[in-house]
Amino acid sequence: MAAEPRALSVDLSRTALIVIDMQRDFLEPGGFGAALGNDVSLLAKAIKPCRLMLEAARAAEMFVIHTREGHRPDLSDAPPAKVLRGPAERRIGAKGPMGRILIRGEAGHDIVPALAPLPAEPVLDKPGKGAFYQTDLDLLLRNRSVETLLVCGVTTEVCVHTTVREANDRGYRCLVIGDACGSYFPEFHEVGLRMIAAQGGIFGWVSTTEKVLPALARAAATTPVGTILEDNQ
Ligand code: C5J
Repeated sequence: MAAEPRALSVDLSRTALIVIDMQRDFLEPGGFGAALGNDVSLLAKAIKPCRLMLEAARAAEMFVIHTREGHRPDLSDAPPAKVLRGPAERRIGAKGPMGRILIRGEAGHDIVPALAPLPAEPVLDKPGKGAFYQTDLDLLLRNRSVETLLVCGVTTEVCVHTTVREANDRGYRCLVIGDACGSYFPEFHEVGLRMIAAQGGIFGWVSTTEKVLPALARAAATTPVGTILEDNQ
């Protein structure tokens, strides 16, 4: 697959798509992110590319995982250092426009309808920014011999970056799909992607739906899952 800093060979039978935190509170007008004054359209523009990645991954019979950032209603899994930040009315657990902020089961905590998980696709509820922290993600991936992650979601510089760093340290290869990620801060998005691919790919690789989707479509149409796609094919 064409990528920065260089093309990557991918065995789709050992690849998973992970869609990070595409939650209503971060993405929808009327959600918590919007209530904070953020321009949610900067995140919402990642929905269509994520949807295309999901459709392509499902057609290629890849393993698909979704994550949501959030906490138990009693906040027993939320470190005080994470909760006690900013004004009280904007903290985790406070009442937001779509229910309590970052609390599991609240409307705003759920994934946007366009990216709704299928029943067989694991949804990992994570209490941290990284998808490996206090979840069974590593176990799910190792049990399927996954070696490469295609990474989409929000926000580029926070939960996507943290997850990619965690994955890299655990020996996974991460191919981040840039246009299927987003940030409220365009400069953080751009620099976040550049940081991943810098220094020969210090945390991973970066590509786009335009470059990756044709390879997935070819695989779905012509190649039994498990065949290696050569660089730049
Ligand atoms: C995510 C955040 N998902 N920015 N969360 O990036 O707090």
